[in-house]
Amino acid sequence: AGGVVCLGETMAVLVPAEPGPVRSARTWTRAIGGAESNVAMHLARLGVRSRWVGAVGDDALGGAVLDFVSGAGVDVSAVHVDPDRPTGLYVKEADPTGTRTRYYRRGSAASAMGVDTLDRVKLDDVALIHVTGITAALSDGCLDLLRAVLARPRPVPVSFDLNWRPALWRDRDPAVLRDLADAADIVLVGSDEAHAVWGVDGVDDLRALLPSPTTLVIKHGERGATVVEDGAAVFHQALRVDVVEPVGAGDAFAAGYLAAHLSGETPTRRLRAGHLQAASALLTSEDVGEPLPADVTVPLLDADPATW
Ligand code: KDG
Repeated sequence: AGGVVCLGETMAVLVPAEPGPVRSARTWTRAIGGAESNVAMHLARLGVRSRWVGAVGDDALGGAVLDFVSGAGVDVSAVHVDPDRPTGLYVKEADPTGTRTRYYRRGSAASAMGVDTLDRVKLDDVALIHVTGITAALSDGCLDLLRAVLARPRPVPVSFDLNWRPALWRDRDPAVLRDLADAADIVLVGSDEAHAVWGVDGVDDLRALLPSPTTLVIKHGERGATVVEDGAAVFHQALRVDVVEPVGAGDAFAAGYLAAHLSGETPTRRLRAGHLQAASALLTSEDVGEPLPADVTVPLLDADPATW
């Protein structure tokens, strides 16, 4: 079966090694984060061939990004190493009210991507291209790139995760996100995101706003998720887990869902696969954590949801 190309920015992440405010932190953990490469890493873990396309600086943090993503089994051969711009960075601050992130990515190597980045995307043996709304906010060139990926006719279907990041949209108009989403084949969106960006609530109103995609996957946080396809809506509840840190769970969900989609699974089993993969990410403070043991995942995939 064909593989998946995941296209977007990946950054170095700094997290204080000890609990407490960033301002006084002196010891840091350096991790790697990027929604699209997270999806690629989860896909690789699920046995799906994946390639991440993006750009990093010709610097040590860019090297760390390449090592980490390729170490997870993802093909990074098409990543551009930009001699003139730095690798993007963000800082995570854990806080009782949630995780706060601060980006240092303006002018990054990835923000200089544009339509020419598509020249790096070789499509033989590719079954799906996965992109997110984050890329639309990075620069005019990145927005053009996303529009080019989603232009029709196109050789390969495209999945689009809205990935609403308000901090990236302070001086840009998020109205572009609707047309981008509506141009995709598969759209993944949180109901909280749909409310924040479009002011819509409920599966029917979201479908009315995005009539074109074959499939809408609407995530209702810890409750579960719904697939809307062929005029029908199928809900499946999420796995109950003691959440350590939520960042990255959406990417894990997307990968689980998309892997099952590529295997031709039913909506119910696609949602289950998404929830299972999300659970593995919810149990770690890193974006991509340890996999759930294989002997756990298969019985859960077949279990009665009441026992989740
Ligand atoms: O989905 C997790 C991402 O938010 C994180 O890895 C960083 O890609 C990122 C972003 O732009 O927020």
